[in-house]
Amino acid sequence: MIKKTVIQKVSGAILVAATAAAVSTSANAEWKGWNIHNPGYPVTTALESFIDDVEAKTDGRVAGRVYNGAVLGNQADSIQMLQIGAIQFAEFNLGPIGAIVPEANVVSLPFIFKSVDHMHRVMDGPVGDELSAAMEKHGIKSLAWYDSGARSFYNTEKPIEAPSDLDGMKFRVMNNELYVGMVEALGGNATPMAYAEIYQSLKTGVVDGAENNWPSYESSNHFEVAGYYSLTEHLILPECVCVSVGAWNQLSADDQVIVKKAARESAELQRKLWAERDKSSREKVLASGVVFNEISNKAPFQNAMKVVYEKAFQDNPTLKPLVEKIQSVD
Ligand code: GTR
Repeated sequence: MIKKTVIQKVSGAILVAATAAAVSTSANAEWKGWNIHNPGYPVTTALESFIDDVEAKTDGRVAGRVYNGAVLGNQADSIQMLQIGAIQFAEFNLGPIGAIVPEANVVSLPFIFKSVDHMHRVMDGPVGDELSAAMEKHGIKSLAWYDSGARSFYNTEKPIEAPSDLDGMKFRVMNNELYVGMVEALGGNATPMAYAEIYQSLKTGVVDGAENNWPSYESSNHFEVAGYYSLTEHLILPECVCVSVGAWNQLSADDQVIVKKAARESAELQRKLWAERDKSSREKVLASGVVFNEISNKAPFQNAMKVVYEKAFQDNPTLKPLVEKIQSVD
């Protein structure tokens, strides 16, 4: 990019050339990026490094800015904004994408992954590619998978040890019908709600609990108002760095390679930062006095999910073969 200060100093002839160059840079892309998290969160740091890297390696042909803290809208809005090209990139949890890309719902089936490492092996292999292809048909190009650990229930009242402990309690879930079914199958009530509304809803008793990983439980300050965290680890959800198919198609083949590589490298950084933050967030909330319990027997939670799987297969037959593929990955 040609800086104004430089233009002011150059002579007339050079100014003409400089102006021509400046005009040609007006074809450069200015990408707007959506992010739900705050500065310093592993996703945020990695996503900012992604766009900085893209700008540097494309010599400014693609530049951009990450808008943190969901200031551009909630997660459901942002998926639509990406689809229509109102924003050009975003970092999403794959959970809410299932409402738009049916195949993506496979990762939202509770207990589908054996561990976070298993999720990475699956997502970095053919199943991940299949999900990317499905997303692309809906205008969302996934470039790399980020980590978001395992989600567990937390609430304002008591430790959860068995599904019967959810009886009569209301839990916030992300925007996806599958999660409503999941909580109901455990005997609780579910309310889909935007992330930004949870803190106040917990505080005022609109909901009794929610579910999330350690870093989000900590960074959102939900631990201050919902002090019981029970390690159900019922969902292990991948997240993605995505670009709109429209913006992607405007890139030259060389720039596509650069952008994809930058996304992959940012994912390596994010996974490293995630592992550190997972530990430090857990330490921080436990030191603050959060009551934490492990689940001695997860089988009743897992068995209760049979109806969730059955309904999902009925609603969407493409899920069954995907489940089988995931289960065949060691
Ligand atoms: C976080 C995730 C966000 C968002 C949030 C939520 O763990 O990183 O993308 O999905 O959970 O519960 O809404």
